[in-house]
Amino acid sequence: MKLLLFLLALPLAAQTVTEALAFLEKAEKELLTASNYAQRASWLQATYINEDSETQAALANEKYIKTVLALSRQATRFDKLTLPSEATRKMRLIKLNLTMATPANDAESSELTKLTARMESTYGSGKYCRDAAADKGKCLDLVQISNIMAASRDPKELADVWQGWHRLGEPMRKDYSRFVELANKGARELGFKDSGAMWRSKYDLPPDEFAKEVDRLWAQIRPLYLSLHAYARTKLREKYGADVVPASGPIPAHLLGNMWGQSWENIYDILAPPNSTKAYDLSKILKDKKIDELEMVRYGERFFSSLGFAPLPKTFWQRSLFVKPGDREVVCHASAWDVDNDEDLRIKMCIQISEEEFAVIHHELGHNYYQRAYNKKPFLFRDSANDGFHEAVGDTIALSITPEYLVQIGLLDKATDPSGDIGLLMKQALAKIAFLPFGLMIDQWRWKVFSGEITPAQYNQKWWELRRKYQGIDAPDRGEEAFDPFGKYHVAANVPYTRYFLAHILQFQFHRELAKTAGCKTPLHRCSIYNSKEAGTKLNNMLEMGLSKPWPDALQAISGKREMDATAVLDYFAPLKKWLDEQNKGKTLGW
Ligand code: X8Z
Ligand code: ZN
Repeated sequence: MKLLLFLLALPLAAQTVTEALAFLEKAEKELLTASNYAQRASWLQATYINEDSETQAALANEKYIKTVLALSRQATRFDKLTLPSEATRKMRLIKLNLTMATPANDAESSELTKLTARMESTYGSGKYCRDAAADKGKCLDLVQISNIMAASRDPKELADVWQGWHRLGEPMRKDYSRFVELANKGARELGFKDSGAMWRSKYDLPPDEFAKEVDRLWAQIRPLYLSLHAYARTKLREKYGADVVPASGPIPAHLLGNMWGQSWENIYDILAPPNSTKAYDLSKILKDKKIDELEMVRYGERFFSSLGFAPLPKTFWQRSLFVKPGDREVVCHASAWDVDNDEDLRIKMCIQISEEEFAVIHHELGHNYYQRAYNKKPFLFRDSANDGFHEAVGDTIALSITPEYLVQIGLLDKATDPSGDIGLLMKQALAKIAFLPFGLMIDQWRWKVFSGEITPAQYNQKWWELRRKYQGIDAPDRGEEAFDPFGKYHVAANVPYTRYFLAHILQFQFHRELAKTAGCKTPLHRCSIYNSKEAGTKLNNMLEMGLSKPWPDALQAISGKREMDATAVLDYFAPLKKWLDEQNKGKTLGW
């Protein structure tokens, strides 16, 4: 009897495995077609914001989501089969493919995709129109407001543009809560507890364990952040006075040189260590040398070329958006694209001539080189090992923008003296360490919004509780009508954010290992991997893996370790931590 069953089962099973493989082949073709279509529409929407492009983008996105959902349902037919490991992984990845699932109900599905397209356009065309009489009715867009946030040292003006921009959120709370409701419905129909649990399921770990992993990494970083925060508060208090900045409470959010207080590098002048100022100002060098937007991108490309990567395709230069056009609304928030999932690489940025944007260009190019490195993989593996990896690659390269590198490429005459390195490290910490609690709190907020723990009526109050808890920053007098989370691109455009928190740790792990490979003998912050083919090969080997293996395998390929680990961050900033702790003697830490 047993033998008979076995014999009967054999050809059947064989047939079914074949069926499963055929299903995957067909699925990947369908996904590729739907994805290419959605990307084209989305590019149009983001670079020509109007009713029509928004509608087309919503329709194309809906079509893509429906394709994934249909395939996810069909894939369950093969759940009980033992398949080759690659096929098993693909079956799982189909179900994990989406950032947003739509409900099966057609009306709700269309409502949801229209709603998200509308939210992104609203953000992209957002303005703050200052008092018409005083300012001749001039409206400021986010690029202009960001420049004021970076350069102004007038707390009244800073508070004014800060508040002005955040008015954008006021009418959006209802739309956002409806979006949450519908996206959760879609996620539940797909078998997840809610949209947040769906996001947390993408890390080759059970969702709750991933949340713990994030907490573990933050605990590693927190002492360093507290030191930086306390020092920044002291300096801002000296600058703006005791009635503006408290001695021991949270720092006012509008004084940090950035709309979200996510990067403090623009207030380096206020925080610069005495006697060890960073001896060059890259923003000024770029402007003095009349380096334009395109040339800034070429510097980025040349860096990757020096590692052994092929130049960017001609179409990259023809189709990218580098400069904010004057004749239409666009989504200026920087992004990198692979429109045909093959060779059609592009970036979309409203480039400003500044050191900060020079780093963002490298960030975006990192996405493009990653995309091209995995484009020979099957469609379902054409992504990064986890989303933090995608965000980390270009930043890793930007860590190699050292004084020595700037000398090599002719932007600096002479490398700065190591006696000023606390200044260099400070500048870097203001970008990277200041970012970490922000990178963490956005999704702490969203995970709770999706789970229902934070209700629409509490959106703003809980947002600020988390801002205080993690970042130690505060905004005065936020009224009931405020919906400040909407003032951040990734909330309005529904882009998960924990990826950036992870990336800010991973990039230091990558840098530490690539520095070793490149044979650097200097401290990490003085090491550039420029021109190191060995480092390039090591990086490329990891990039080429795409999403074909669990992320610990990819991490091992580049770093020899399987764990995310913030000690690389602590190593890099060790001299600064020591210095900060001396400055903070007798001062309160925390808030
Ligand atoms: O959104 C970005 C990139 C595009 S993926 C410019 N970043 C985050 C942000 O701006 O909020 C990079 C760092 C954090
Ligand atoms: Zn990015």
